[in-house]
Amino acid sequence: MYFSKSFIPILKNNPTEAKIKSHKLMLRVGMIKQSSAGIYSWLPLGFKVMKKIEKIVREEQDRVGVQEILMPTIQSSEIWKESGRYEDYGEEMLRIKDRQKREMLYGPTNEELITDIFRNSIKSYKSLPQLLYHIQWKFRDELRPRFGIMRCREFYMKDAYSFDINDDEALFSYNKFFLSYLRTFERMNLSAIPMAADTGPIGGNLSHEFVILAETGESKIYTDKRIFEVSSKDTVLQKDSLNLLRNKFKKYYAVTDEKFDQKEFDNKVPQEFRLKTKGIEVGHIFYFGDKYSKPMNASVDFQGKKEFVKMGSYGVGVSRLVGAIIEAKYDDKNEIMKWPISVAPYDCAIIPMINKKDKLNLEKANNIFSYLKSNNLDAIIDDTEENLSTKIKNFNLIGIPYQIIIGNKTEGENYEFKEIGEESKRIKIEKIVEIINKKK
Ligand code: 5CA
Repeated sequence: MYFSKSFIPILKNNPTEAKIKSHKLMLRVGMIKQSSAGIYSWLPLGFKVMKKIEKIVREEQDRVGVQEILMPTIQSSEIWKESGRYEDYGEEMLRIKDRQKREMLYGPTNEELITDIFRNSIKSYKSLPQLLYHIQWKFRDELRPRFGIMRCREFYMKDAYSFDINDDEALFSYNKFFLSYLRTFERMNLSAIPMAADTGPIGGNLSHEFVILAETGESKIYTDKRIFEVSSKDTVLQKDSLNLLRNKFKKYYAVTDEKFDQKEFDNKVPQEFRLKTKGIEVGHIFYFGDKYSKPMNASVDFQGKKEFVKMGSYGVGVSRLVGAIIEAKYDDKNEIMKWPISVAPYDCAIIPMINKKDKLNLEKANNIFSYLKSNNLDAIIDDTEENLSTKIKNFNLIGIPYQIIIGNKTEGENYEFKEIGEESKRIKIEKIVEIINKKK
């Protein structure tokens, strides 16, 4: 891809309407464009990052045995009346009437719809557990949409649902998601802590928010710093192993605002490990038993008896993660972003110095591009005639983690290669490919 032909509308200055760094950067480098309050279009750079995040989320759901489906965005009000949430959800729900005057809504979440799908198809406990997910747009008419795509009205979410025969099996399902979330965020180079949380309008009494630390986050968090050391490395998909993982986390105090108790915090956490800060909720998992299955009559036959299935739901804010990663990785002061390679819009930026008379550097850039491509690396060439330092400044903002700079000094077979935030070095193209691929 040539930068001159790409749709990356970079602004010269920071947009004044943005208050936090992710919103600022996303508007500045043209990742998103607001279409109305809390509703955004995703431009190529932003969309590429979101798609890579989605891919990781999908792979990690598949890996723990969750099956992918796709439910619609528009739902009928009938099922919400059955669960009793149609009234409860209040003004956050966008309500629509179709031409037959039927009450419809734009789904803010899908507990009812999935329960309806389940009850019509699964009749025996022998088909359990059922773990299902989809990745779909949601709409919540937030009172105060803010911070760009971090708290918006239309957003992209992975939501999963589990169906089990009893509490013990349901906890096993819950723990599978717990593990898959740790793995998901780790692959994005994020340190997300699972925190005991409130359940809000989803319901139930067991819930964890996965929170990444950021000063601009909306959730207040209270934790024991030692929780950062807990690793899921040797955990396997078995009950014992997953229980062990949960117990390792349980040892350390980690709660959000609603669950905070000063006395408990002081008692349980030695002073030197106490951490009070803010964070961004990137995932939220819930166990709520028969909250939906009972009123909606979703049951299976178990030894001649009718049992209401035990359910949980599990969300990841796929679009929010784009902003959350920026909050975690962007150096606002020096205007330097570095995307983790797993979600970077491109693997490498090729930045040749070009002037009207001399196109030799562009030719070199083209050759490098082809070589990277043949090694499965996705690059972008800045083929504009801007001066080199302006180009580099732009790419420092865009945050593609590696740069190959072709200036006047480029000699022979060695190229100036730079990982953002590190010293540049002169090395051969084969070595560059090796370095990038090792990180991928
Ligand atoms: N049904 C459950 C689990 S699937 C549910 O809806 N959970 S949730 O309300 O916690 O949302 C899941 C995730 O979506 C949150 O952790 C958050 O990362 C993201 N999210 C929620 N509201 C918004 C919003 N207004 N803007 C952007 N992302 C959001």
